Formats: sequence, structure tokens, C-alpha cells
Amino acid sequence: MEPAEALRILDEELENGRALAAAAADLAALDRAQTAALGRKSRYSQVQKSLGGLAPDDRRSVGKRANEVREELDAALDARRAELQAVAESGLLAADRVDVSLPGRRRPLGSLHPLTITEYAIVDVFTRMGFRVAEGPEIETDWYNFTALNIPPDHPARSMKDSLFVDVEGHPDLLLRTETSAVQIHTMEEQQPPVYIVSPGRVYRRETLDATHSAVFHQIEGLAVDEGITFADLKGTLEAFAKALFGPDQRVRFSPSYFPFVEPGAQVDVSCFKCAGTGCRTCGNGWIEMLGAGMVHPAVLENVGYDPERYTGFAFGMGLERVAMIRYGIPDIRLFFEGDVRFLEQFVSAG
Ligand code: FA5
Repeated sequence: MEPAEALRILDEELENGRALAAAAADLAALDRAQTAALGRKSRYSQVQKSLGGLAPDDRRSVGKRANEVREELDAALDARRAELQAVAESGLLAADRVDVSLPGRRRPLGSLHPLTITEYAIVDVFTRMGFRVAEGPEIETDWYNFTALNIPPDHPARSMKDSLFVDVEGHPDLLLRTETSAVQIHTMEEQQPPVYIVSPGRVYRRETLDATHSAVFHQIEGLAVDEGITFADLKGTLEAFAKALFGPDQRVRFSPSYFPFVEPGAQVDVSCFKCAGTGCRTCGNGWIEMLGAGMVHPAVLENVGYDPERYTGFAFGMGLERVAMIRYGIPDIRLFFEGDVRFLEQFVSAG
């Protein structure tokens, strides 16, 4: 290659290279421009390869010009790269921009189950009166579920019809507890009086399902054992409870009833939430049965080693579903267990 031609090519390639750099619209295009201007197959490289064949003076002058062109092209490419990088970054920033003034996206909130809400509300009333929460196992032995509760072997509550037994080899006396009253015994075996506990939990019975009966349901047991406890304490406690949970106009009615572990025993009804006691289709006669209660039987106190001459107590057991039905006007117990969101979401803000 002639030195004059080499110098001309270098000038042309300087112009071409600058034009390519300026025209590159993004960083990838700029890489391609760099390869075209200075890469192994570029005309610039051809000039460089031809340097070896030139006379020493020409090699020096052409080589010097080649270095200048290279520096200028590098500078042009670097300048364009800086520009394109700035554009790319501002694009990223723009894409990432958050408009804090836009309304937020609301995620649907889960909520407590109406039975949980009701349980918390009931427990809250009693803990404020000085009761503490006690818990017991759902699988019980004969002793806790029956014998210690003064339920003799021939009592109907023991029959296979009412109870669900657990088939564990070597443990013929295991069953799913039929009432939370079993927790009374656990608690009294573990501590001396005074006892003031409430015990929420699941219970199991061999029942045919209908609008007010389930085979698995919840109860809240209450137990108070101390010196000098009377039936008046039981009445006052339950009346205060009913007013706290259902409002100041709530009326409570006691009528005699039988449970082997209390004497005397009572059934407690509350005035109907719908008709306020005048009688309607929900309640029939104006009252809804809510719980069983009574004075702890002396035989039960003896079974746990308490002195029945010194201590007396009251106990009650209420159906949690029943209370929730009264509180919210829910007509069918099965609604609690079906998991239908249309039912459940009505309690999102209930408390
Ligand atoms: C008892 O279970 C006694 N342990 C209550 C008790 C405790 C009495 C302490 C005296 C002293 P009863 O079987 O009646 O009693 O059940 C109590 C409450 O549970 C009922 O008033 C009712 O509200 C609820 N209940 C009973 N059976 C069902 C059922 N199958 N489904 C839903 N709730 C029920």
C-alpha cells in the first residue's frame, strides 16, 4: 500500500468511524460501530498491517497518523458510550419510577372465624372477672370424662350411642371428650382452691346433624371453687356475663336440670335475640337454651381430693355455636363448618 493511500484511508476511516459512533442508537449498535471502525477486518487494521512493508520514514509518519486516528476514534466512541449509558440509566429509572400518589392495591384480608370471635369475646368477659383460661386434651380417659365427674357406669351418657371411642390397642378406655367438663378434673387435680377457670375447646358426640346439633362442636366450661361459694354467685356471674355479651337488656332464666356432676343443676336460657322474649319462630316461647350449670357435686370435689366440707363451687358449660348463633342471628349451625366465604366474610369487621 502506498503511504499516500494509507493516509487517505486513515482520514476516511476517521470520518466514517465518527459518523458510525454518532449514529449508534444504543450500546449494542455502538459495539458494532467500534468493530467496524477498529476491528480486525476494518480498513484501519489493513493500514496497520501494511506498515511493515513501508520505508522507515513513511512507516513513522503513517504510523503516527494511525495512532492519532485511533486516539480520536477511541475518544469519539467513549464519549458516545457515556451518552448512551446515561440514556439507558435514565430509562431504567423512569421505568422504576413509583408514583406514590397513586391509590394502593388492597389485598383481600382474611378474618377470624365467627366462632373464634365469639370465643375471644366470652373469654374476655370472664378473664375480666378474674377467671383464667385452662385447657385439656381432646382424647380423654374414662376417669376424666365420666368417673371423676360422678357419671356412674350405667349412665346413658356412657353408652356407645352418645360417645365416640378411640381404637387404641391396650387402651380400652380412651374416647373423644364429650364435654369440656373433663377439664374441671384436670385443673382440680393440678391445683388447690381457689379455682377460677374457663376452658374453651372442641367436643365430640355421636349425634345426628340438624340446624342446632353438630357431632363436633365447641363448649366453654367455667369452674369456680372457693370457700363460701353459693348458687347466688353462679346466678350473678352468668347474669353479668349475658349482659356483657348480649347487652344490658338481656334477661337470663334458670330452670332445674340434671347433670351428674352438679347438685343442684340448672339449665340457663337467655331471652330470644329476635323477639326479646315475646315468642317467635326462632325460639318458640321467647327463650333460647344456652348452657348447663350448677353447684359442683360434693362427690366430684372428693374425687379430686378437695374437702367438700370446706369448699363449694359452681360450674357451667355453654355451647359456643349456640352463643354465636344468638349473638349474630345465625339460623343454622352447619354454616359454621362449611367454609363458605360468602358467610365468613360477613364477620371481617365483627368483634
Ligand atoms: C353439658 O355438656 C354439660 N357438661 C354442661 C355443664 C357443665 C352442666 C357444668 C353443669 C355444669 P349439655 O350436653 O346440655 O351439657 O351441653 C351444654 C351446651 O352445649 C348446650 O346447652 C348447648 O348449647 C351445647 N350443645 C349440646 N349438644 C350440642 C350439639 N350436638 N351441637 C351443638 N351444641 C350442642
